[in-house]
Amino acid sequence: MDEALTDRELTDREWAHVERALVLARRGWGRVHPNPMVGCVIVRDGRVVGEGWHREWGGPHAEVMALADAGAAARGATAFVSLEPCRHTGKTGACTHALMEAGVARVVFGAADPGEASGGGARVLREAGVEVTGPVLSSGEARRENPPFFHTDETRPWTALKLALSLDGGIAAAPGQRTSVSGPEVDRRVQELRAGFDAIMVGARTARVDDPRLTVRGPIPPRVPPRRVVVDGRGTLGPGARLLAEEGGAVQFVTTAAAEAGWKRKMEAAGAQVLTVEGADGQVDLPGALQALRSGGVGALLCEGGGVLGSALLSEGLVDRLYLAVAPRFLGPDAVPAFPRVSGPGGEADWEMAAEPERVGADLWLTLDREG
Ligand code: AOF
Ligand code: ZN
Repeated sequence: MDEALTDRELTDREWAHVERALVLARRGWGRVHPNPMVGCVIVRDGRVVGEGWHREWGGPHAEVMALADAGAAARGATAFVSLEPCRHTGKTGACTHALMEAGVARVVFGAADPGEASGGGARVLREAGVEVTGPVLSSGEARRENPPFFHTDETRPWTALKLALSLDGGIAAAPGQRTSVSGPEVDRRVQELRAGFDAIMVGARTARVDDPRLTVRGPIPPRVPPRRVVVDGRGTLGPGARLLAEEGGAVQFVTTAAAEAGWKRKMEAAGAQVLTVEGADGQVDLPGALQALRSGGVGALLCEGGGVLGSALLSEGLVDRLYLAVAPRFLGPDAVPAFPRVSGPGGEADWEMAAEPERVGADLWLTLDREG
């Protein structure tokens, strides 16, 4: 779907402004979801006169922030916005209206807004005599910037899998052994990452071995603390787990009929919610689990392992994005593999870089999206 192609004829300088708007947009991570991250740059006679981004869910939109920054210089200027300006009066006024009021002459926008009420701003602006160029991003590029916003599959959340692995593909030195594979800079990065998700999920084995808190303790205070989900089909985790003791997002166990009623009662008494889904042999049916999370309001899910749960999700084609921290060391032949037994239709998928590979401390940070 490349309806954007004809609008790609922007000059390099114009593209740079679009890219700057995308960079500004990303500052909304953790604070605006499930609404999209949006950035805006206002340019007059080739000079940037205003910048803004959507900072807080329910707060002013990017255009309004940038217009306030530009003041009178917005008259006759071009606004570069990463998303089509909204035409609806939602929690705030319509951006189309704000742009016209300010006398903006031209609008270049990145992605079309699919919203029923909010979308269609481009037409409104054109009809009012504003020159409009866009969407200049392909649908793939638009999705990459705001995946949960463009995720339309109601059967599951937009799902990311994060793993830290060694050069030989290990996630722990040996079974049952907690191993810090990546460095502290990656830990910080993961804290930032968590802030933008509705739920953080791990398998029971990882919960037992690593005993993680799954809270957000980084620089971005999440608007809503992500709930903490443990996939524990047989009901094995003890009530002494740290995530039960630690203040944070709601704790949920996803289990099956194989778990004992006494265990469920114990976990509920410890403050957790227990979600019983279909399963065979004490193995949670993952599409069913994800469906239950989605119905429960999880739009964006981050799975942080372990290898068995991650591989099962991958095999079933349930992972949209991979975040991989590759550490420059070997863990050796006893290591727990990051990707045991990835097979089936999901295993045949191709992955593409969704961001530049990045050096984070001593490690390499990769962001990959499943193709198609
Ligand atoms: C824009 N600029 O910066 C953003 C837009 O609930 P509201 O009133 O804040 O509206 C949210 C919807 O508005 C959101 O779902 C999306 O369609 C659009 N977001 N639009 O023109 C912005 N954040
Ligand atoms: Zn708006």
